[in-house]
Amino acid sequence: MSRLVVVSNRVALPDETRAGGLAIALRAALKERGGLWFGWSGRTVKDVPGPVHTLADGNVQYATLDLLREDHEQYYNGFSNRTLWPLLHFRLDMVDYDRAIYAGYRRVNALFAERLAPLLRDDDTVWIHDYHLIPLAALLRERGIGCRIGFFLHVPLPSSDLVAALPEHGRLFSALSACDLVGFQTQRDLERFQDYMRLFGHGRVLEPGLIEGPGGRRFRAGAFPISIDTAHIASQAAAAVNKPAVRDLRTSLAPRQMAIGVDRLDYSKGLPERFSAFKRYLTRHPDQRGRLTYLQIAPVSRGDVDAYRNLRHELERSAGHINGSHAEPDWTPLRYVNRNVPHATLTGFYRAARVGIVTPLRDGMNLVAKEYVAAQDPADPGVLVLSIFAGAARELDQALLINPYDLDGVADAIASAATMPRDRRIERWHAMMEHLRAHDIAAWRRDFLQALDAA
Ligand code: GDG
Repeated sequence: MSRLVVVSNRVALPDETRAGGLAIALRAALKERGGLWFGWSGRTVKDVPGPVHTLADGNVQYATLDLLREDHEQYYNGFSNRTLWPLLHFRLDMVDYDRAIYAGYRRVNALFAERLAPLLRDDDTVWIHDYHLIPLAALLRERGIGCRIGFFLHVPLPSSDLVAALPEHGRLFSALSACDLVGFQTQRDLERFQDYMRLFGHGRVLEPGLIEGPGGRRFRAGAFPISIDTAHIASQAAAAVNKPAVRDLRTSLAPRQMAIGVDRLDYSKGLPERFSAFKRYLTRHPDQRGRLTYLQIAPVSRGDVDAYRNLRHELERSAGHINGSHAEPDWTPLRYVNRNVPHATLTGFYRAARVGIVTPLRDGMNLVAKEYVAAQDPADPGVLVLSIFAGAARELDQALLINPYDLDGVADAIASAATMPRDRRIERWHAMMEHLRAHDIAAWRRDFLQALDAA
């Protein structure tokens, strides 16, 4: 088996205790084959970016790179998060583009290529992750790199007309044809990519999943829905009920039930709409008054970007308004927490919640939806309320599927989830859990790497 080289914006070093599920899965893949993980160090410097920092841990090497402060600002906060993130989440209205930040994005991708190329061997398998690094495969090819290269997009790909609104779309997205395999979260994302290549990317779709790029190079594209470590989350959640934080939460709720939301504070997650829908639930279902306490955990994210700061203010206002108009002396309907909670504790919180609310306006997959299901008590599981615009909705079809823009619909789904009889809850949960057991994170990385090896 050839050596695996993972490239991503951030690298989770071996001593990183807060590494998420994806980082752990990638590390497992690297250990299995032996490999290298390459990316930004998390540090910015004032002058010249220094040499690559390396670290070895068994058969896995880590190589990280500092970035110039200005480059990082333009590449990360700029083009990646002010331009591409909203565009890829269907939010043309929020796209902030200028040529300078695009130039910074290209400079950083070129620097990645320059520093990574000398570390590569001919028979390596390179796996590039996400929208920060779309041009990288083509830049590596320009440096004569001939090894197998795969790319996985963790976020959605919108329709080609939206993509085409980006001034640099042709050069940016056609560059993916330098890969051997391009992976998406869902079949729909894949279809939209094929449309894009046909209509705007000067390519041809030879057969579903086989594309000829503008230069005549053929490459594969496919859907590889990402997942979670199902068995691990299930056992972690079962054990977490004894954690003080989980016990304290349960005690503070009793005898009421809980609904839970867990999201990075990001406008793609539909939080203002969700708060409004919860308010609607309180007014539309007065018979359920006081039955359900809604806990929203929303760690602050990308605080350097204006849109995220504005969102935070909006949610603070909305939470205050909901509690101001609906709280009782002994009951607060909404608990809104902007702090990061340790993941093991989080799984205990999921298990304590009768309702899981996941209502993004757009989401590549949404792992919280999958984690919520995996964390449930098989004998008394909760109900997932899930947006049709999350990639996860394609698989978790036994959730209560809602349109997040339909506040009445979301309000009614929360009400049915809160009152659903146990046998129906078990039935729905069982079907979803079976699916998650068979399609876990290990299956995801195996499927992608097998397809890449075969490409
Ligand atoms: C991107 C795509 C795609 C959340 N709060 C806390 C915490 N989390 C963890 C969750 C989950 C992860 O963060 C979030 O994953 P999501 O998939 O829900 O969302 P994004 O961060 O937007 O991820 C998404 C994903 O990439 C993978 O491809 O599914 O569509 O947008 O694991 O549990 N973890 C801890 N404390 C928190 O407070 N420890």
